[in-house]
Amino acid sequence: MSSSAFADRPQKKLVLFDVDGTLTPARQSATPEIIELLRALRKKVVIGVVGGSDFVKISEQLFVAGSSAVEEFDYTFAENGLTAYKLGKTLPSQSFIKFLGEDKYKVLVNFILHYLADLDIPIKRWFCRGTFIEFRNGMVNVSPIGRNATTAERHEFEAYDKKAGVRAAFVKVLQEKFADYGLTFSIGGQISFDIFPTGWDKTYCLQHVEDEQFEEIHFFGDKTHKGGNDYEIYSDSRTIGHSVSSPADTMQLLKELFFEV
Ligand code: M1P
Repeated sequence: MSSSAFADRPQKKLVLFDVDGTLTPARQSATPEIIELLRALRKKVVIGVVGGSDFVKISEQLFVAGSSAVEEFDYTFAENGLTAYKLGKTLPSQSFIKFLGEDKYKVLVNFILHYLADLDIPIKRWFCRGTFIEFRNGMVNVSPIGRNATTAERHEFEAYDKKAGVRAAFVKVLQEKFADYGLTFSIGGQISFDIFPTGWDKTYCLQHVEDEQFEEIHFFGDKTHKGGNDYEIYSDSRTIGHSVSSPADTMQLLKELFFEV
């Protein structure tokens, strides 16, 4: 490997993890058990996390026993790698607004706000939580019920959305209406979807690890189906993709692949 930073790892491999549904339950914290397993794994290989969420949220979820995400992982990639850390140091970044420009952004946001106002969802209190559009460095996150929803409301909406397809229909309209904007609309979590420039999906983070020339790059994620926000990196030729159903499933698979069980 070219970097002496990882010379202590016996295997020249990188193992990357999605956060929600892979290392933690959606928007919740990682357990001490999975952190312990990751610490053991880190003695063998290089490890990283790549989430769609912003850095603050990922840090909250992976803050265990006084130790932060940037300390526990060799690479921390928030917003698909638009905010990136390698061994605690920041890597170069780009911005959504620079890509799109204020004028196009205004048209997009106005359309979204009108669409949200006209949405007919049965439980109206779902609409009272606020933060329907969250502007981030490398993407915009849109939630039909608002990002301030409680955990119970998250579960209620997710179950409803599986049947009603609120987000899928919303995304379809946006794809048609803004076909010339060069944007991707991706459903990654329970209550929202992300909008980012095409190509700025989770494969974006792979450019930050190219210099290390890893022999293998593994990726673990739960939204690996087409349309899910793990799909592109899971199916990328540069990675070995692992589809998991929960943090417990991730732990089991890690033990099988990297530890003698
Ligand atoms: O990491 C997956 C997704 O997690 C959140 O989604 P939701 O709030 O809908 O569960 C968001 O941070 C989203 O951006 C992210 O892709």
